[in-house]
Amino acid sequence: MIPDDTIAAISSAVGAAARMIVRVSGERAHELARSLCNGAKLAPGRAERCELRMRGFALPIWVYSFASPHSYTGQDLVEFHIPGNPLLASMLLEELLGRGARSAEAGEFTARAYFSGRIDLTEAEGVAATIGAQSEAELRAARQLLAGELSRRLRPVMDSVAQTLALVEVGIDFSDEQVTFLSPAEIVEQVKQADGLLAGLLEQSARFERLSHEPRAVLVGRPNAGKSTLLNALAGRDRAVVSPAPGTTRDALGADVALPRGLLRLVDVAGLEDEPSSNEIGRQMHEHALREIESADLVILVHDASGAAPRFMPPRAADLVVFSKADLVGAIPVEAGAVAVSAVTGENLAALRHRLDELAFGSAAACSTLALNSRHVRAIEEARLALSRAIDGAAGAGELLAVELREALDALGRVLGSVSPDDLLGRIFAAFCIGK
Ligand SMILES: Nc1nc2c(ncn2[C@@H]2O[C@H](COP(=O)(O)OP(=O)(O)OP(=O)(O)O)[C@@H](O)[C@H]2O)c(=O)[nH]1
Ligand SMILES: [Mg+2]
Repeated sequence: MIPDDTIAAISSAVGAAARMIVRVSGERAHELARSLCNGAKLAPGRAERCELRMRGFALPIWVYSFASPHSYTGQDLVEFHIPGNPLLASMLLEELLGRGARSAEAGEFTARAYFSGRIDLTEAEGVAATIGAQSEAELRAARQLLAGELSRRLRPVMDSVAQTLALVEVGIDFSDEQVTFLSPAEIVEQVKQADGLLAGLLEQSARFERLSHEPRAVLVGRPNAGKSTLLNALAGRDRAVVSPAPGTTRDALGADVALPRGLLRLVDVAGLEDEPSSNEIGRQMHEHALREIESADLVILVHDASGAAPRFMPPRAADLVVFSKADLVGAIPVEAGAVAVSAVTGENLAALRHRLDELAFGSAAACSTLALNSRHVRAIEEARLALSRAIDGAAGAGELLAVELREALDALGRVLGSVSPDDLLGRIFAAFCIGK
């Protein structure tokens, strides 16, 4: 199954690009490395210093070599660790291609790891998710996939369904001889137990899609409350126009705010009054703002602590109340849970960031949950449907029961990749970047 041609790619940068890695995997990996590195021994599992010779110059580099099957791809593999110069990396890659290697496609190294049985499909997805993780929660969930947590939880269910299926099939073979290996009640009990484990897995797991989605928070308040100034202060750049004239912000505009555990999309909208103004522009501004408030994950209500205006009541309950312009007033008696800040002096902005981080990414103490992607959820739900049909037909013909149990097993097998159609694999590995 695993192709034997030799692939090469620039893989990654290490230590803020101080070093770059070019990887080559396949039957000719060692031969190609020897032809480029003068006198390299390439002892498996070892790093060695050697001289890279190409296009008339020589450069000291490190090479790491691995012999099949003890490598990431399961094949012979060599990594060239070279000084962090992208030009140098592409020259080396070209040299390898000129000597017979093929340019690796996105995810092809990991695809080879999968085909050689080094990792299962959920672990491969863990590699992709780790590369693409934008927040700590996503990274933690990706690490769990990578560590094979989903396989560990699914395997006992698959074993139990396979065992029931085996006994049902023996029953079919001996059906003329009046021997029963499993009574319908026992079948129902075993299948229900397996189904219960799957239900629990779905219930206790988070959804990767939800983790991958960048949380959005909208700043809401009366005109001149200091929303745009706050956006600029949190984003660390002058994204929005600020002025003492009320009604400065008209369109919604967003900026990414880097919080300790990930990025938060913060959206600034036009200031709102209790009633939209009667003119056309005012009406449109009001509507845009309401739409943003509706679709946001979090509503941050900004109230001008130095002003006398009554507090604005947003159409959706606020997740956090912020009193702005704290520098203009003395001590502000803030209600429990609210934060008083000054975007001008920076007072309490760190505390505000901390609160936003908690709201966007959950409390820091929350334990890491297993996250499933929509492919996992769909397959597990299919398996559950087949199991419920098996329960309904437990008293009937063994052949039909066997069909349902096999279908459940196939669906679960697809999660781990034991019975994956090629197009499914193609889609998963295409989401990778080249060199992984
Ligand atoms: N002293 C002080 N002034 C502030 C602070 N935050 C905002 N301001 C001032 O308040 C005025 C209004 O600020 P903006 O950020 O434009 O207010 P806004 O809520 O975006 O207003 P609209 O876009 O009109 O809805 C500006 O003159 C800011 O300089 C603060 O923390 N301290
Ligand atoms: Mg504004």
